[in-house]
Amino acid sequence: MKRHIPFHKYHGLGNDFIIIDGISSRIDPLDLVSKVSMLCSRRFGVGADGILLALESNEADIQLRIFNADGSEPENCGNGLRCFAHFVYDQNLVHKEIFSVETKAGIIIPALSIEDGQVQAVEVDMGEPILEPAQIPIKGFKTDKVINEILKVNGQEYTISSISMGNPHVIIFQDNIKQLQLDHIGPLFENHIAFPKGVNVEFVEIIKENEAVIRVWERGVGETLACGTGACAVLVAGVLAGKLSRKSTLLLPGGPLSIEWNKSNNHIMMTGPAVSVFKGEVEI
Ligand code: ZDP
Repeated sequence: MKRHIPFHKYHGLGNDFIIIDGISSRIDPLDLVSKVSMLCSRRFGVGADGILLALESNEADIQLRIFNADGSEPENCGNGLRCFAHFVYDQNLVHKEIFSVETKAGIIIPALSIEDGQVQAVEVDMGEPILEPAQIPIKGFKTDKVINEILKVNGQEYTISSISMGNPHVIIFQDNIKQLQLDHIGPLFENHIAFPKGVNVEFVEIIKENEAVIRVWERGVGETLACGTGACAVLVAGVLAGKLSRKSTLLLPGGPLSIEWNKSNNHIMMTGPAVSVFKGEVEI
């Protein structure tokens, strides 16, 4: 039977999400999966880079299930987490300003900064980066981490680094990223045999020691205006490659994210905006 399900639309630096309260709407994630690409379609649906579903959790204050626009389920989602945290506060689903969220990448802790009852920014403890090739996963490298290694893509050699923030990323430092034909090169990396679970691709141009510009090709989505986990992965790769300092501003097409890799506990902190755009109802 079809039902009307309320949804909310949020974005973090133009990386946009449909958010559904699966607790009160009692939606079965299985019913949602088959609708994800239609809902995310910018011409045939609501339009979004992904869908975030709030569910009850036994281990944390709330659970987040994430869907890419193609219906695949990534482990983690940085911009999505900021939007989700803002939504959870707006909807009063959790009555705290710092709370725990269960994701496929473990428990993540967002902290809201609130002024006059409005969420101004969200800082998220994204946990520790994963460097072991087998856990990212990336194949074909015998080193203990993949930093400045060579990968052949479509007959061309690239110097790559690879990091997981729960989800897999490959980072390529190079100049003139504006000129890149990302819709051509992005899928060649995303579907490369070295990445058994696919990969999110970040091309990075260093501006100075604490600033870089990024273009992102997201697994299961395409080019997006921003990627939170991608910015975290870029910072880690940049620090390990000696190109960025532990606290840097990463400029995505949708705007800046501030990322810090804490030396004492190895955690990555990500701070940036999350904005509510509109709400509506869909028939599912
Ligand atoms: O890992 C993946 O398949 C990504 N497409 C997930 C989404 C990541 C996101 N853009 C982010 O900000 O980390 C939401």
